[in-house]
Amino acid sequence: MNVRKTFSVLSAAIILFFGTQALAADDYKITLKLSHVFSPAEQLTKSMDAVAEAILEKTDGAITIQTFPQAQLPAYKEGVEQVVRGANFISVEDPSFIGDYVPDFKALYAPMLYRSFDEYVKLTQSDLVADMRAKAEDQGIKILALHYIYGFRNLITQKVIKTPADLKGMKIRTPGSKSYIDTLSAMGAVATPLPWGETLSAVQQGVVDGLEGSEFTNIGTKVYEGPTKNVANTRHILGTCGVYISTKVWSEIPEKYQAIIQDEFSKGEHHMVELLKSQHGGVVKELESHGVKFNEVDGEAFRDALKPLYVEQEGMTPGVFQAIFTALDAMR
Ligand code: X3X
Repeated sequence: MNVRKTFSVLSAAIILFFGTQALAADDYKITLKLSHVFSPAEQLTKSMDAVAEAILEKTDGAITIQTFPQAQLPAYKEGVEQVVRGANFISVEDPSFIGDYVPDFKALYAPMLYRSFDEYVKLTQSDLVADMRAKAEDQGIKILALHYIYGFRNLITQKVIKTPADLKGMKIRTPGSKSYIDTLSAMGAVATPLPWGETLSAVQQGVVDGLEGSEFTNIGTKVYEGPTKNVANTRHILGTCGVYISTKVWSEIPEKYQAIIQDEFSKGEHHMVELLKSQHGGVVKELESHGVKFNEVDGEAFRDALKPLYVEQEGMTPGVFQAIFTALDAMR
C-alpha cells in the first residue's frame, strides 16, 4: 500500500513540476535589444532583421528581438560589455571584440589566415573553437553565431598601395580593437581607430588617408562616393561577426525557445555566407562602375610584415596559433 501511495505522490509531483515548467514557458516573454554598427543597406542588417522576425513568429511572440543598426545602442567593446553585465542585450560584433575576455578569439581573428569564407566556417565548427566557446561562457558570453561574414577587408585609399612601404606614414582608419590596430600597424600604416559613424567624414576631411573594409561595406555604406577610389586586394582580415548574449539571460530562456533562437541565428549565418559568396563578383563590377579601381598587392611582403602577429599574446592558450595553422593545412 505504502509503495503505491509513494508512487502516486511521486507521479503527482513530477506532473506538477513539468506542468509548471510548461505553464512557465507558455507565459514566458522577453524583449532583447540587438545592437550592431552596420547600415540599413548592408546584408548583416537585413539578416539580423529577418532572424528577429522569424524568432518572434516561431515563438508565438514570446521572444522579441528589437534590432538597432548603426551603433544606435552601445556597440563594439561597449556592446559586449552590456552582454557581460547580464543586460537583455545581444551584441553583434567581430570576434576581436570578445578577445578582451577570451584572448584565443584574437588568434581566430588574426590577419591573413583564411583563403576563403568556407575555411573560416569550417574552423568555427572544430573542437578548437568549441573550447573557445566554452571559455567565453565561463566569462558570461554565450555565442550564438560566429560567421556572419561580411567579406575580406581590403585597403581603400586615394593612393595606389602595393607594398607595406607604400603605406608608410598613411593614416588608415580601423575599428577600435587591438587586433585591427596591430594589423594595420604591422602592415606599415598609422592605424587610426574610429567608430564607423565618424569614418566617412574623417576620410572626406582628410583626417585619415583611407580605411580598410570589404566590398560589401564599400557598396553598402557608399564609401565609393568619397575620394578613396583605390582598393588594394590585401584581404588582410576576414570580416565576420559573431552574435553574443549573456549566459545568465540565456539560461533563463525556456529550452524550447532557446532551440528556436539558436536554429534561426544558425540558419541566418549560413544563408548570409552563401548569399555574399554569390554576390561578390557583381558587387565588384558595381563598384567599378562607380570609378573604383582594384589592384593586386605584393602578398608575400604583407605576409612577412604580419608574421610577428602570430605570437601568442597574454592569456592565449599555448600553441593556439599552431593549432589553427594545423587545422587550416588539413583543409587544403
Ligand atoms: O565589429 C563589427 C565589424 O567588424 C566592425 O567593422 P567596421 O567598424 O569597419 O564596420 C563595418 C561596416 O560595414 C559598418 O557599416
